[in-house]
Amino acid sequence: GLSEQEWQKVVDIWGKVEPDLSLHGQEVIIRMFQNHPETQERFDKFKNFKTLDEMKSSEELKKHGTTVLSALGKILKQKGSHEVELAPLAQTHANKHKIPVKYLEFISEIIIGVIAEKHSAEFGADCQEAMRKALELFRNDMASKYKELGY
Ligand code: 89R
Repeated sequence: GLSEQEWQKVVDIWGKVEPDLSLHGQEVIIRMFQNHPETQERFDKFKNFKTLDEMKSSEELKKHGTTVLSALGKILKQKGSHEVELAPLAQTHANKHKIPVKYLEFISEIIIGVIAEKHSAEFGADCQEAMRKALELFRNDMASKYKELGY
């Protein structure tokens, strides 16, 4: 698990992300679609977007980015005791959306990359390492839930 100090780093950097959650969210989703086009195919509402301009000007995409990061923020702030928040997310992403853990790995690296770009001064190596561990824990617990659900 993470030490209390590591969790504090995670929660502190999230505090820098939150004031501009929709901008970070939009960036994360767009970058995921560009780096891993198979993820875009999973969204009926986004799969027909062809250009970067189309993605950037979509209010729906921005809104979805906010939804994703807002859910992730709630989970991170639980500092590992996230059973209540994680269970419904695992349920929909396994049974309804059918999202492989591999995709969760993609988005984890992208989230770290976006934070590194936007908050380089506050997101040093130790802080990045803490965030990487937190996202790994999130993925491992999602994977366990997936297994329980038979996905
Ligand atoms: C796909 C990761 C993640 C990944 C979808 C993916 C959208 C929070 C992918 C719609 C799809 C498809 C939907 C349906 C969806 O449904 O639980 O409206 N996700 C919905 O047609 C993540 C992560 C988080 C997260 C949410 C929330 C919703 C939602 C909340 C809405 C409620 C619901 C991890 C950072 C595949 C492209 C916190 C990824 F590739 F990254 F793994 N979602 N989602 N998602 Fe998804």
